[in-house]
Amino acid sequence: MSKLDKTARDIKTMRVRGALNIAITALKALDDVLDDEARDTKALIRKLELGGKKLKSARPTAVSLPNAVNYALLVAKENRLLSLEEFRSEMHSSLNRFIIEQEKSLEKIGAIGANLIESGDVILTHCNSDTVVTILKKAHDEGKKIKVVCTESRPRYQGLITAKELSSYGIPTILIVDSAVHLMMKKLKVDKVFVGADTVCSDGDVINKIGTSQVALCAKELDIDFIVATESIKFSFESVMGSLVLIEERDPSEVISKAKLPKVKVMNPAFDVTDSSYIDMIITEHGIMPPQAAYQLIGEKFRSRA
Ligand code: RUB
Repeated sequence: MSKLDKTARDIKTMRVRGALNIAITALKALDDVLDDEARDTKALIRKLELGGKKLKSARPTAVSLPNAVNYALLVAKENRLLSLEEFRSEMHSSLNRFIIEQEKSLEKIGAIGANLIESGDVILTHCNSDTVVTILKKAHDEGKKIKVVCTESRPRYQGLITAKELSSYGIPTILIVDSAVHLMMKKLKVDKVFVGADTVCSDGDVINKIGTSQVALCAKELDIDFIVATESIKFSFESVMGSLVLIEERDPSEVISKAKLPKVKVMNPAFDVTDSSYIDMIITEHGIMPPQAAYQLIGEKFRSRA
């Protein structure tokens, strides 16, 4: 199995997961393809295109994956007239620059998000977002005394990853089952909710781990700020063109084994859509914006593709 096939498999099986991590890992896999044997530049671009197609089909919901792959293919197209060696070197630097930019975006969001946190805040988060974890760690580093409530995030329990990471960083952490969100928001006096994103649509709707929209409903009802933290690589240009985001349906065995409920149809959607009206703000590397500004950001970011 080639390195790229292995990466595609790891994304599919969620060994590699989280929208930003998926995008960066996919770019690294394409970067490896550049060192494959090839007759000429055209042949190498063909390999990148085939590899990109495989990577894109590994998981359907997080737009960061196709955005990252499309970026690599766009740069490849722009450099198609270079000799094979020049092409390789130009592509290596462009891809590495892009990866570094993503890592810097994460850091910037960490700083912006931490500014929104006050000492004494009780913060609730759902699933496991590196972006949210970066914000919470930064707030803690700044000496703010925070407490974080993590949901389990059934069925894959990514909330446990968040809880483990934050608690071992020294942040007081509480784990709750997903269905305890409303009660515990009141009981623990949650001040703010921070979640990540897999895709942000042009109308400001946010797609994130299944259960996010329920958390948003509870936050709205209790007048708690609901904040999305996301790199701009997760904004969907396709949504401007009317494409709907495909919500990944994963294997029912992740929920329960077939043997336990043989006559029951089990469904396992992995993501849901939080309506923009439930979102108080979105933090990107460009700063804080209302969800309604998503269209504008997409316009600025993807001008060349319109
Ligand atoms: C992960 C998930 C995360 C976003 C953002 O889902 O929904 O909230 O991907 O994460 P899964 P990040 O575990 O199914 O990949 O901020 O790390 O990009």
